[in-house]
Amino acid sequence: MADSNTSNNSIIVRRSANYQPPIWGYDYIQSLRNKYVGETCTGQSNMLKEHVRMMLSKVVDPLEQLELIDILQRLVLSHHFDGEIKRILEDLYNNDQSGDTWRKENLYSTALKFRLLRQYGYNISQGVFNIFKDERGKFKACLFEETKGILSLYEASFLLTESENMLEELRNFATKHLQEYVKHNRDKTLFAMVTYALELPLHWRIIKFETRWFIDIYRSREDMNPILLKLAEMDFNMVQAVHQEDLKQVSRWWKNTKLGENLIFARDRPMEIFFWSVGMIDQPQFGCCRVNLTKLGSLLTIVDDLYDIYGTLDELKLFTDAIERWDINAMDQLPDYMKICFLTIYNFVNEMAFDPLNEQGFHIIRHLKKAWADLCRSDLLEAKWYYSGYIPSLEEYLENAWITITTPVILMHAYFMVTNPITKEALDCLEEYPKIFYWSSMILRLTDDLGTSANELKRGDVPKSIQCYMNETGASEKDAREYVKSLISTAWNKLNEERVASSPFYQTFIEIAMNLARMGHFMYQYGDGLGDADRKTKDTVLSLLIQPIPHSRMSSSNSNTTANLN
Ligand code: 0FV
Ligand code: MN
Ligand code: MN
Ligand code: MN
Ligand code: MN
Repeated sequence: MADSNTSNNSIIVRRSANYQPPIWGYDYIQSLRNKYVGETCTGQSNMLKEHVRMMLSKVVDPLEQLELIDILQRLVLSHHFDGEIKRILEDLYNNDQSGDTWRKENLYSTALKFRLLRQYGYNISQGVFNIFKDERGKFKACLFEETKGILSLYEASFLLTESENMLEELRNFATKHLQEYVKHNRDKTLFAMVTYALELPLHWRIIKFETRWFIDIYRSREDMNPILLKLAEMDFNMVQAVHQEDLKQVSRWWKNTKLGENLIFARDRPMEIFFWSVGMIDQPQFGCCRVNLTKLGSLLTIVDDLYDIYGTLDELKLFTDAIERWDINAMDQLPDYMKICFLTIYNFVNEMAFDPLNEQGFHIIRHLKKAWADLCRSDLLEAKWYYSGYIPSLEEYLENAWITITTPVILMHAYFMVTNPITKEALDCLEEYPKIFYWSSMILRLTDDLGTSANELKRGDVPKSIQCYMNETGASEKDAREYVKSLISTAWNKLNEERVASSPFYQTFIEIAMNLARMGHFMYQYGDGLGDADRKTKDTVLSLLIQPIPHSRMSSSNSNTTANLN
């Protein structure tokens, strides 16, 4: 459906994306109440944490140590025990350097150790898997017996970097084996784990979104530890309470801007964008960052719809010029509906720049406005392509499209949201977008294209990566999609390399860049999870942000628990 209005006595026909109205209303969000706050909760959870700390200090068997760390990660509890976990891994790493413990292990433990050590930044060679090959370089037949080991190998292999052929080979081997396994469904829990892993590997997932799934699996496991389960449930609910307060705050901001009501062409998605910000950074202490990321994401979706859907080419040129000049006087030249977009962006960015200048003496507007100007210029180029019917080669498209997916703007702002103190080295590095920006962005772009381009083309937009590739090579859509998936895989190898490369960035920030890429897999796996706000997004929003986990009664294993506690 197109919307038309008059300007300078001529009719302007505008496109529309026909985005659905928001599912989550303002009043509903403000009405959320949560009982998982206050001293009783905190006290109980602190007590449980002490028990886990004790568990971590008592466990001595290396495999048990690794399994405990793995479970803590999947229950999203590991950040409470960072110190303890690092000490354990450090010891394991050092022992391995002196002896040859790797040789004595089975595939399961070797792969688990490899994955956890790499996750924590240790430099472990892919060569540790050599012992599983025979003299002719083939994987030993006995490996096929052990699905748990193969699954562990599969997950580990996604931490590969660019040049690690053997890991790539192991990944193919493991994938094939697991695909076979699910055809002969045997053990219920293992079947669920394998199916889930084949859908997306752990390393490409946002663990926070998977907590409830894992808690459900964990609850029914024979080796379930009631203390871990109880703590995971409590922690989940307490963090949810914090997220709800952040959400209410940003929803008030969104309502006050009236942008949702006034800009009828744009997506009105405060809940989904907040959810996105939780995906980028979930720890409770980063509430302010989540609120700011949601504001930023809302502005970015408006700008995207402005360029892709609603603005005329002449208006878009004026808007781009205003952003490039970063001049409040440039607002005069804009149509009214753009004035409010410009002013909201201008105020948001300037406000973000206040604390760094005031508290640390760093003038960061230069960096932020450059990212916005790059985005608008690239969006304008796409709009020009659209109006002229030009189809770029895939390479030419991607050279521009890694900017229009907005990751560089998001990461540029996110750096300042989570970094204190800011360093001169990091600022220098941000002058040219660092490679970690590029690869994270590329994954988001390509996953977005896989999920959104069908609808985009229907309503009128530039050809995206799939269509550019088809046009360039004559490939079928199916083959083009496979090709794009292979580019995503390669981009992950590069991102893995950047994750551990020496850089002036703190871990928290690097993790945001990784999560943004993971978010692409989550949001666009089954279509447009943001614009259409489909079933999967809705269900995950409900389970993550709205519904607490009902108490697991500890009573079924009560005597057992009490024994463990003492
Ligand atoms: C993706 O939408 C999207 F929402 C963008 C680029 C705005 C950024 C918002 C967040 C990261 C929360 P769409 O598929 O329309 O994007 P493209 O770039 O394909 O037009
Ligand atoms: Mn766009
Ligand atoms: Mn768009
Ligand atoms: Mn476009
Ligand atoms: Mn898209």
